Amino acid sequence: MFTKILIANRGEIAVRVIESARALGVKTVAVYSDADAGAKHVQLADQSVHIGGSAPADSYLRGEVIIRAARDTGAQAIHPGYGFLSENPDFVEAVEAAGLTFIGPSADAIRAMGLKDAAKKLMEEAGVPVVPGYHGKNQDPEHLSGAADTIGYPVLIKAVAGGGGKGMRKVTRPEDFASALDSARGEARTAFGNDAVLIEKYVEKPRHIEVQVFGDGTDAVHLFERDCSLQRRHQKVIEEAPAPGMTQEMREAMGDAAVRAARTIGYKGAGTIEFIVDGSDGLRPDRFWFMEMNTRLQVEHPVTEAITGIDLVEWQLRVAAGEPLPLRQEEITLSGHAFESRLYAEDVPKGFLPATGTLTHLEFPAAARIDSGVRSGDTISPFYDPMIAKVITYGPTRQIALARMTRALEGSQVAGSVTNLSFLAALTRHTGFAAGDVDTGLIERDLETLVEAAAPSARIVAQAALAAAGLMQADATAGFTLWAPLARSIYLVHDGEEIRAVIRVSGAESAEIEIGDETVAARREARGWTFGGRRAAPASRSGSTLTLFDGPGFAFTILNALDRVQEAGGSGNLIEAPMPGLVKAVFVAAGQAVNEGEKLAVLEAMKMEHTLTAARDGTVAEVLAEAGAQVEAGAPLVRLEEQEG
Ligand code: MV4
Repeated sequence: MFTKILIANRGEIAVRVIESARALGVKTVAVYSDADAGAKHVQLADQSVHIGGSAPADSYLRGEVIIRAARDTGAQAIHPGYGFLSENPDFVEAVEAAGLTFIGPSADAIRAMGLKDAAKKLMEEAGVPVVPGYHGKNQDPEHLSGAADTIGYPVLIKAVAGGGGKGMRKVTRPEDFASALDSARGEARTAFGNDAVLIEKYVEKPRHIEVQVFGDGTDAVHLFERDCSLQRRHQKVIEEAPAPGMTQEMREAMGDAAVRAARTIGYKGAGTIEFIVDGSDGLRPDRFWFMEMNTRLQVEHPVTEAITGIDLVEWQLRVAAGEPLPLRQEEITLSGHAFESRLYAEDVPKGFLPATGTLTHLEFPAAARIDSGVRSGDTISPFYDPMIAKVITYGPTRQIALARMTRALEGSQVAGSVTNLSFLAALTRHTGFAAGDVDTGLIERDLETLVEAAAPSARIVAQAALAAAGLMQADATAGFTLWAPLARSIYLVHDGEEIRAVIRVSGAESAEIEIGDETVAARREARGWTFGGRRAAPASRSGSTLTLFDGPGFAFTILNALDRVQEAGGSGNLIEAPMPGLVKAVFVAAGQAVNEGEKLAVLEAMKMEHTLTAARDGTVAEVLAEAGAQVEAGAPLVRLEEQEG
């Protein structure tokens, strides 16, 4: 075994590799960019080397710099993780030329699977089922269109260099073929600098089922399948193992095919054979076809680890160090069911827009496996994939593992960024998904209901208001923290909407909170605060942002009452007391003309003086309070005349 390895990656996968290496007594060297100077993977490694700027091209993609770091620190091998340099055959060759071991397949194996047409041909020769179609060299449009006729419509045009759906076109009618070919080619040329395509029979209601393989360069085994059909725009969302509805017969057929594929290229290390499966009529052993091979450890490998009890990173290190495969095929067993959800900083209602932010609070339930590269206080930066964590649950049955996933997601607390938590939780409750009725179109079909953002309940708004008023510690353990006035208004913003809550203190340890036409009773009891009889939700406060965790997190911005009045005054005619207090002075009288910004009154509240100003030019219609008056929040002080026009 190696004594020291370098991990040429960041985030959760770097952390993951460090953990297994440590368990094997192998020392680790982390590399990091400017943005990652204080990152979790750097903290966990035994040593670390700065390799450049924050952009991947300036750091994690600099093969030469990374190889030099490995040599300088005395590492004997490099683990590439996934992404970045993990499937770059030139990097593999450079690592080996430097006298180091690449923890992964040979450059030749990566190249053999790099282009779709060559890979398909190789697999066909090895007896692995491939999608019926044309994957030859002749790129003449007439020839390709003839091939499409032979295959039978609908067909799919795919770029041979493609990935992630780029350069892919479904064609339903022969008369549309020529223009679809043109546009697929144009896209492929721009994206990959290679406009060659292949033509395939279009598989209806496709499922994405992949088989985990492991090789030692001569022999290979499989570790069963994963179902990754729950995708959105070619991004995997929730993965599971095994595949729902899988039969023993089909599992054996797919496992055999995957092992044949790996053996054909003398595969070494962890790899995945992706199959497309026609799920329109259940799973049948003659309805799966090779699509591509991923020559790396994949993001979703933990679900395979959960059902086999095998540490795949440990296997990677052992095989790379020259050991044979740790287990024979018949010694590898499958038990139970596992799910993985990818928790992202992204704005789901805004079309899954990647988000950034500092995670002021990050906490997960202990019952789930959490693979994460960030901690509380870390920042999701714009430079890298905005994944916060992978949440992995396991159970003896699919139903139990899924119920555990729902609970794990509902118990996950993230403050400081929007996340896809509520979308993920909604997916775990989707009846089709719960029934195991998965295909790649599921999310898109039910997108509208899945992305619907839940509104905070009155109970949650009431808690936010009481916390915002400072009448309750955010941790819900203390009582009223100051002598509370009888009633006051609190203004919160949730999801761009302003919410007004009126708090009426009704006793030393009780209050009623009015939100619109709903009233919620708050009480301090021995076990802490309750709202509407239910225990207060966990909360996290950072500056003016208050996040309450009630299923998904609800973030509220607490408005400074004065800011609000000055902003809100623009439209309204009424100038109200933003908080309870003493009117110290009124500077205007009825009939008086005022200019925008002119002082109208001074209110003393919470030992501070607050000046209320006119938000627009106008004429004073009425003065409703006089100096010396004690007023409640929301009390009208000055009214301006209706604006004309
Ligand atoms: C297909 C297909 C239907 N028929 N091939 C999408 C990404 C690329 N790797 C292959 N893809 C597909 N190939 C045939 N012959 C449908 C898809 C496809 C898909 C596949 C797996 C997971 C999600 C998908 C979403 C849309 C289309």
